[in-house]
Amino acid sequence: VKKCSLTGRWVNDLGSNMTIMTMKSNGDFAGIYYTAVSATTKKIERSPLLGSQHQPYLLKQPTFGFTVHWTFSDSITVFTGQCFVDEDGKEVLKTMWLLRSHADKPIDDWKATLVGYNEFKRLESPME
Ligand code: B9F
Repeated sequence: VKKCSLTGRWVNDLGSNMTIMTMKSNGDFAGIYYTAVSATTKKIERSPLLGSQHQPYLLKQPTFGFTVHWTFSDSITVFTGQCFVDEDGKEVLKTMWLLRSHADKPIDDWKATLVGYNEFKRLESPME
């Protein structure tokens, strides 16, 4: 059976890209996130991500989580989700995320967290 590992390049429904380069045998991983959207005037930059997935060599459809540390703003996004293998053998990451913005004072805390859903598909190179 085909097993899903997060290693490689992915694109989501917003057009954002991420590349997961390093996967340890314990499931720890690291990569780079390039968001297609930002809702600010600041220039978007590639940002590092750090995460963890369950048993990359054993599970067909592992759960995972990762944090993106935005280098162009003082905010953080955490994603959690699961990798599924669909009928055609294509991998899809179904995730939810929380985006935490910087609040200047405690009274502004209530509006500092956004929530959403993203699906990622593997970016396949035409050669393969
Ligand atoms: O635009 C975000 C940001 C945070 C504070 C000022 C700007 C950083 C990039 C977030 C990208 C999100 C989406 N991209 C993606 O692939 S992470 C979840 C989505 N999935 C805008 C103004 C205040 C908060 C957000 Fe900000």
